[in-house]
Amino acid sequence: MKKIMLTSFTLSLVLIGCSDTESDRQSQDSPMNNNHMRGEDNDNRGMGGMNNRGMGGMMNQGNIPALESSSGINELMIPPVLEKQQGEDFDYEVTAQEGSTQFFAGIPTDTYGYNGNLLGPTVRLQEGESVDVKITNDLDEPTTFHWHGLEVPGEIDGGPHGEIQPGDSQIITLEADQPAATLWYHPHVHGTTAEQVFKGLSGMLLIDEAAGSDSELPDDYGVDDIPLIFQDRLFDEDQQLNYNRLMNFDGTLGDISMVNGTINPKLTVTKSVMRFRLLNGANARNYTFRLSNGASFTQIASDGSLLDEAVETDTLTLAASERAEIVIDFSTMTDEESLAILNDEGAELLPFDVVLDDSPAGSTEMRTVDEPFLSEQEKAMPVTKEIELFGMADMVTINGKKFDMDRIDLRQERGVTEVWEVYNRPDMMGGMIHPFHIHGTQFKIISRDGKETEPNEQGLKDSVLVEPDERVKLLVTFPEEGIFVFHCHILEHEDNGMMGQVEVY
Ligand SMILES: [Cu+2]
Repeated sequence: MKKIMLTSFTLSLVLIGCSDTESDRQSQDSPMNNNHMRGEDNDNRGMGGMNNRGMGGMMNQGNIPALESSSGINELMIPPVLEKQQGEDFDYEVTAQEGSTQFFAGIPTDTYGYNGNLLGPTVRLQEGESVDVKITNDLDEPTTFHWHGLEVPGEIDGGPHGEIQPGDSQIITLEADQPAATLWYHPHVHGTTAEQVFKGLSGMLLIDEAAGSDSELPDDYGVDDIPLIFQDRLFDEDQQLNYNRLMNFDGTLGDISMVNGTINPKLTVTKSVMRFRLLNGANARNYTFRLSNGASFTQIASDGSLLDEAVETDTLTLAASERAEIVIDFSTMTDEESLAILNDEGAELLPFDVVLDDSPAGSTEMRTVDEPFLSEQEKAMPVTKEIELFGMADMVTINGKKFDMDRIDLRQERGVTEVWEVYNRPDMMGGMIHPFHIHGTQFKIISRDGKETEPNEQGLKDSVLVEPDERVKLLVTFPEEGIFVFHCHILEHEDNGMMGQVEVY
């Protein structure tokens, strides 16, 4: 209940109406089942029917691994910005490859990365910019390159249809014809998305405001504008990310917290006003962030745009694949105080070392939006697409069906706005949170259980946290044609078929 009081006007929408007690909330907060299967072979992914681990986990919800606090011994890795190619017939090159990373002294862990050993460089586009990107698969297995949140045609969206075979390359054109935002990229090959992300394939994709914008928000990448990719990982006794042994049908959870691929990170803060781009890049874990001194911060952006108005808050929840941009004002926080970003359980995910210099800092001032977030007309539109999320473990479905690449589930005309209603149908055990993601669109949340959109969700979104028994109405427009998937972003649910397809014509 504590949380409900803390989040008086911001994030409470994800809690109110669903959480009666703290334990209730916790059971909804995280995937339920976490039998690690250490040392036991588990190669029955994707099989239908009941599995013991899923059921066992549902009965026994006490084994969600807590994250260990960061010891702060490693400076946070900032992903490098992807550099433009010179003298080539493409602007950027992104290669999925195998690598090796020393997470633990002297022990190499096999990992995957883009253009490197782990994670990928930050791709930066400007509003309105169009670039050619060469994508190459140097892995020994098929992969895809999905530009999460970017409104591109279905052909190059990198969904399950977009497989690139080992050794193959393709040049695609990405156009950033949408507002400035914090997006990301990751593989989306059907059946192995979770494993490929778990091993390290993810990167940030930023759309910057067009030149000439008068924003004073901090925007010096790596200095006062910091990407933060939050992930949890489970290692086996050989310190390997042995997915087949460690995976969990309800989302693979780990006890090791990683930010930008750094274990035990700390960030040295030199500017008094810092902008952080938070990405929940975990396979399944939900994060609720707060500051260790209880101070408030300012949320300025949702998944796909700046918010209509900045929101002061002291807690922020992101489900898997959601993003938010926040600004923290360090000027009132002295270096005597130990300061960190914590999760809900109090684990220190990212300690700060505050050493402010005297140089001028950015501002939290944002442009203000005059029009209401939704017009009366938009609020009154009838529901034309119904989505029902259901199930747990590998018994997950959307509208009673599992994914079939040869089946089109929905059709929608390009440029025509429709209202999707997403319902998370509980089961006998109560059900669990499903983060619902639609490719090829940035939508608006019209309401949650009939209640108006909270200020911190009054921006564009591509993923939405849906509580058990909650009904969320979305205003959805596809600017490009093609076949797009919509799915639960618990990656194991997605791999197990909690996904459908919409054809935009
Ligand atoms: Cu799910």
